[in-house]
Amino acid sequence: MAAVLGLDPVRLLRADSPAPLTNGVFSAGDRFREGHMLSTWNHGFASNEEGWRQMQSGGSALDAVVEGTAVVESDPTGTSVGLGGRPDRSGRVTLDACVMGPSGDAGGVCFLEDIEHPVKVARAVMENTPHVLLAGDGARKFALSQGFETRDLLTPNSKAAWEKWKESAEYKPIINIENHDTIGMIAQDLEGNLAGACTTSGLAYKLRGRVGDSPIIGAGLFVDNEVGACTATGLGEAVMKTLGSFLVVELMRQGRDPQTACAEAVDRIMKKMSVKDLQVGYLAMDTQGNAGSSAIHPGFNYVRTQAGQTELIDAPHRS
Ligand code: SD4
Repeated sequence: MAAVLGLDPVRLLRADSPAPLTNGVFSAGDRFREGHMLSTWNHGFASNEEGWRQMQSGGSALDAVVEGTAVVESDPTGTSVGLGGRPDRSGRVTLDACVMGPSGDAGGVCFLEDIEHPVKVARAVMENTPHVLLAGDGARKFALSQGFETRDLLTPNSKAAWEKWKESAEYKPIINIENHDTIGMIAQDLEGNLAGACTTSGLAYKLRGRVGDSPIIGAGLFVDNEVGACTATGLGEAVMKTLGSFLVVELMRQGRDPQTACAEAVDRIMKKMSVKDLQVGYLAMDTQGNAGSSAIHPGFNYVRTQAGQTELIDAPHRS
């Protein structure tokens, strides 16, 4: 798969190579220093490929996740992120995104319209404002002030699907929609630093004004450079009610491996609510680059790039 993606294994930095370390997390005995990436769903191939390119040209984990997820935002065939994302029930595409970096800094936007790259606006909120989250028209105005341009994100396909939906106007979120959904991406760079990004157009045909978990730090994404990182996909309401990504990272802090931590966070949801029609998947990484994932139902998968190999992995499920 590495060859398919144009990844070059010989450029990998192994544990015995002299990569500079800045956060003191790694020691000589650590397994890898070549960078690790995890992305939700199969559109993660494109994100990880771009993320890898970023890291190999000196970019940080934050560069990798922002530029990696931005590729999916621009893909008009994806129906749940950025351009081509399904609109709310009034026919308008509204976007949620956030980023979190190794210093614990974070930024996000929600209910943002007309901007192709909410994840980049989220980064600008983090880097250029004293705030964490900007919403709606304020977020849009901020984006314009930062040089972002407007674009109509409702593609002809999305518009046609919405027109068809209006015939029944039945609101029923579909789990595992088309196997490519919100993109959440977490990465560790060559210096051992962690970062994450999460970006989505949210649930198709949601109520106007609805905001999901994806822009909420601790819900759709959480990063602690001394512990690990986690991102979530699925029904945001369930993730928000359990502050899922924060929970996973805190469980890792208490000593759980990423896999066990994700499973426990899924179990927390299953204990508290009926999950028959509800999917949530968590994807996590610790400071050693170990990956873990768990979902309520079968169908959630993720893309892992590690040691120059990129593969699609079916997440274990708990139902
Ligand atoms: C939301 N969590 O807006 C997002 C949607 C999603 O897989 O991730 N779907 O609730």
